Amino acid sequence: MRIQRLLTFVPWISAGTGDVKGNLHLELTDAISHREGYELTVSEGGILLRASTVDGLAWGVQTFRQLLPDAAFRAAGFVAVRVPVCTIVDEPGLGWRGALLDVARHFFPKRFVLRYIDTLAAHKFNRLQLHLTDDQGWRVEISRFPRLTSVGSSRDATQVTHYDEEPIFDRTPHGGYFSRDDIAEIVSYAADRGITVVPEIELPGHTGAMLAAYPEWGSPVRERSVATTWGIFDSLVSPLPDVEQHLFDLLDEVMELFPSPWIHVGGDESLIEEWERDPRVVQFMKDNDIDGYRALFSRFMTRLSQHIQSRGRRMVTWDDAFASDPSSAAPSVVMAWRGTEVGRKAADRGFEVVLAPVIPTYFDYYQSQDSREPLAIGGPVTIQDVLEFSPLPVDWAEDSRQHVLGTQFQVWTELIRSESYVEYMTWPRACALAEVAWSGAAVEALPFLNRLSEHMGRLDALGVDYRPLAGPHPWQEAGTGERRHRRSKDMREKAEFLDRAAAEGIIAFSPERGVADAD
Ligand code: TNX
Repeated sequence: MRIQRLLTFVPWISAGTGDVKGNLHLELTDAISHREGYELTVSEGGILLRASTVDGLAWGVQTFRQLLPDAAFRAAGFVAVRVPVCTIVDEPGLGWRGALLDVARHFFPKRFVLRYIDTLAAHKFNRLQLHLTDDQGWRVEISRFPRLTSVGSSRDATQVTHYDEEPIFDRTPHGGYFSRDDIAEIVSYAADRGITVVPEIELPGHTGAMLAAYPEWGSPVRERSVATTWGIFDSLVSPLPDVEQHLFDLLDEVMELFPSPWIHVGGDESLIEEWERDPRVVQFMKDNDIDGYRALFSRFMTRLSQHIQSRGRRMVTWDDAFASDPSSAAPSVVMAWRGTEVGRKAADRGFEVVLAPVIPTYFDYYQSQDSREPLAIGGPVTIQDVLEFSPLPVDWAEDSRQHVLGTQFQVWTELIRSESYVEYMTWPRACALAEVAWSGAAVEALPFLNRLSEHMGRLDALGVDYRPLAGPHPWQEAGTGERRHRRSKDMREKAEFLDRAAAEGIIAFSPERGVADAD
């Protein structure tokens, strides 16, 4: 079934012109050793694609598509084509080639997610992390806890300014969520294309929408509504056993919905010192000999990890949870967002690591210094930065390099309010990251740019609203409305600060360390 669906990407090829016998033979064979590798042979007698798994075949089909005219990327087929005679033997350098789409800050419906998956698959990305929950929205139906969506999935207004600026609001309500059926459809659509959908449920911070629905899960308990502004909030779930049981039940339903071997539970930017303002938590720490909120944080994450592991899955967290207690035994995959140094530290300690440093994988940052760029969080992160990125740093010990699962780009959507803007921010930077991730190394700019100019024909055929290399099309420009360009501080300094802070074990933004803000 899955194999048959793969062929929907390849338009019917007629043997009519006599150049090529049009059959594409797919063969599953153990002779290809890498589970995502493939071998594609185009000869006068026909086309043979071999791989040891359906995923391998999927990547081979995507490569084959790239040998065809751009029309192979259009929804309507064509008849006769010539395909160059060639043999391609290929396998990925990295096993985690990820994309994160933040559907919490702004919701993007299923229809768009499916389209995004198609485009990711065409670039051989194999993980889509859906950032499903945050202070500003809860986006997945959980039947055991209906208020998460009945209350948590909409907000009455949205800040349309940068988090550093005076908030100006659009008072149009915003919301939406994926039903259980939507999730089933997204997950299987992605799987057919070689992509695992990794759910992210933020804990214990970034939980404002969850706590608007169930205030009694908070610590300390307080009434709150779904956030309408951006930044870091004091929303924190309680680590006490009664709430923990709800979280386990919730994660069980998430694991029912998502077959992914990896379950992401956030762990970032949590103002965990809030726990010490909750008398019940203070008593609990006393009774259980827990020495301070960092120890409590480790305990909380370890118990989540054990629960997830007891269901045969692996926990993934942002690096904050690791940095807070590098000696923690919580088995997890560490997603290093604050820099590669914290990634190295985690790898040295034997954690599996996904490198997702702000520079160059935060695609919510400006793409250039050009004042025509629509408002973004900061930056820039240029395509050149992405090409120079080496996700298996050469100066790391071999053993640490072995612990790198791969890399991932992030599209956070505080300021990204439309589907076309998501595409603009994603492509072509993601084309560059796709090559970095597939090859496992930095990519030489000139040959890449040559390939890219041809590849843009394919993106045109797909109808993707990518950013042209020379700058935005007039209709993509910032203009004078709410997306008007504002100069941002150069984020390089901030990025270096974050990396240092993370490597030193600071949970950034912790007032305790006098680091109230990373700016
Ligand atoms: C940091 S990355 C965040 C996100 C924001 C992003 C904006 C991470 C783990 N936390 O919540 O959306 O910066 O660039």
